[in-house]
Amino acid sequence: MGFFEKIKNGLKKTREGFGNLLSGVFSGRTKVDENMLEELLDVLIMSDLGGEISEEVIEQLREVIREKKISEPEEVRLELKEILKGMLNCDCPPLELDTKPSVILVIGVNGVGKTTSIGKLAYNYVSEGKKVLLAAADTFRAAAAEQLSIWADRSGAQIVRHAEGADPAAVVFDACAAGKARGADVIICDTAGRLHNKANLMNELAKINKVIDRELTDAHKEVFLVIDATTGQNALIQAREFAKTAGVSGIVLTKLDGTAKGGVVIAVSRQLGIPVRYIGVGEQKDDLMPFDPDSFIDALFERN
Ligand SMILES: Nc1nc2c(ncn2[C@@H]2O[C@H](COP(=O)(O)OP(=O)(O)O)[C@@H](O)[C@H]2O)c(=O)[nH]1
Ligand SMILES: [Mg+2]
Repeated sequence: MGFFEKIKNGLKKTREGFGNLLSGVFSGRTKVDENMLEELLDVLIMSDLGGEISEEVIEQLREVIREKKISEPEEVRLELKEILKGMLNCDCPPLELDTKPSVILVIGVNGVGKTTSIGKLAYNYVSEGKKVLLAAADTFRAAAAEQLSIWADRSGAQIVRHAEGADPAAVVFDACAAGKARGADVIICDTAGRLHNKANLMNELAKINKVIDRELTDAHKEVFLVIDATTGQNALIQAREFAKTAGVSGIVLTKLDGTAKGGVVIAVSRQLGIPVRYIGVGEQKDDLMPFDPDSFIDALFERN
């Protein structure tokens, strides 16, 4: 399956939801008026863009309609598409893991898909010929390291793990040393999404961050926050909490295949001002895709 087909497929539920609502606005419509904009606003809100962003989109649309003197509903559809693309395009530099090693710290609450996404990332990078080392720094549950080991096997990555209950920062320390010694291209660190309390968790992440900065001072570092798209606007609340801790540099938005409200991508990237780097569209190893705003919106507007 090609890249575009795969996004389309992953967005099936959202496309059906959003697509149907959109068709409802456009079908049989002959003139462009305020009524139509009201209906479009509802569609955006129902697709989980959030009230504020939806208003902003409609405001821009109203402006364009006026400037270009648009009177054909179909043209409005095209303009809406462009505005949504604009909402997703940030001036962020492309993701470049250009040092050897580079390091990716993966954080986020329990169950959002951190470990699975790390497995898929590893698969992606190994497929590109990179040497990948995973650090099992979720030592809170024994099953976590086990799950990561399975992903290491599946993807052809190496893994550094300690016993359950070990100090996560010590795992990361060892992984940094091993990564340097073995000439890894990318080190990816899994973390716990829950400790005894939230302050604990944030302290732990800060400690891990410090270890990486000290041990791999010259390495390119990314901190990926993983967010579950099926939790809709709640995902945003979580994201803000985590984004407050040191340097989240990218978002991985998982489970887009499981929601009809994929519009949350726009809310997330717009409101956090952090680029969405990858989207998860399934549970298999090849179900993590680099996020491309234009293809995403094009896929969303495909009619079949
Ligand atoms: N459908 C779907 N399921 C996913 C995706 N990403 C993760 N999952 C599932 O979400 C569940 C929790 O994932 P896990 O990686 O253990 O979450 P963690 O606690 O953040 O490490 C697992 O059952 C995964 O298979 C995705 O993109 N699509
Ligand atoms: Mg996990």
